[in-house]
Amino acid sequence: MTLHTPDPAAGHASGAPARLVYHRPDVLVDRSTHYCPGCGHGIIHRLLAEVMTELDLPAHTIAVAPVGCAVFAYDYFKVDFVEAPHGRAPAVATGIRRVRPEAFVLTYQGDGDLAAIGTAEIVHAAARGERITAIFVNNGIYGMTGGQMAPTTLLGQRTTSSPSGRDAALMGYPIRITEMLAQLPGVSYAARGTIADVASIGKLKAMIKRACQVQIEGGGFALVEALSNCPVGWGMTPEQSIEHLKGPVVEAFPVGVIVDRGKSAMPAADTGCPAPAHPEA
Ligand SMILES: Cc1ncc(C[n+]2csc(CCOP(=O)(O)OP(=O)(O)O)c2C)c(N)n1
Ligand code: SF4
Ligand SMILES: [Mg+2]
Repeated sequence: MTLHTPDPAAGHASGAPARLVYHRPDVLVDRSTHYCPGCGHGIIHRLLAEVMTELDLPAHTIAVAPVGCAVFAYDYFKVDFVEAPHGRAPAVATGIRRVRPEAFVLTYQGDGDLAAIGTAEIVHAAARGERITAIFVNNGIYGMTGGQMAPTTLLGQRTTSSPSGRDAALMGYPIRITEMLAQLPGVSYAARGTIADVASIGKLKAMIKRACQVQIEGGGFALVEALSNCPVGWGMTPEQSIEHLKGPVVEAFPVGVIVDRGKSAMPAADTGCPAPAHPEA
């Protein structure tokens, strides 16, 4: 369906000038996504696209796509993308950083990808203070493969692999991996936001922007966790999933900036990579 974009110069039937309040950032491809109705990935894609545009990043960016529902992210952004094996995005991003010191390097990962199979890669990339920005979409479940339990699944949450609800005695406790990573001195920035409501979406965008600016300024590793929903995997309507996100999910994973060390974090100078030659640097 083609949506009519109002022409700001055309005026309004009432006589008042029309004001453009919404348009697709140029860095997003004009196409429908494969995401389920109500899925949060699309909102997070949009925020990232807005930030990339505002910071003039698209031409400098090499992004790394995950395995998970966001595996086709490379179809939606007009930036260079590399596809990584499941969980290996930080390792692939490290390689890109070493050979392309001038690039803006970004990973986009789900919770199964980053906090389960990719735990080693994210921990060591953060410990090295790799100058990369990681967007971590935590929807508390393996969305792509049919809704299995993830390390971030809430206690009591029913999934296809915890049909009676997650039991700490059998399955352990949810991992707040962003707080864990924030302890490492190479981490310049770590924050958690959510798409649960409009105000939170604005704050999440500010976090994503800061995590990108930190890299531009020559800081170390930057991570933003975005608490998101998976209506299909959670067995909820989109509306129910947003209420669930606002309630038990945010209670288990508090939102806010966890650390902002900026450039004072351990630099990635040991890698021999100078700061990028962006105009903002
Ligand atoms: C080595 C390997 N093991 C397992 C899989 C199967 N697999 C694909 S996506 C996925 C989980 C994805 O979950 P998450 O990262 O949370 O992304 P979401 O789909 O929830 O956005 C798994 C286990 C795989 N593709 N490769
Ligand atoms: S399965 Fe869940 S995370 Fe994946 S596209 Fe559907 S709603 Fe989104
Ligand atoms: Mg997930």
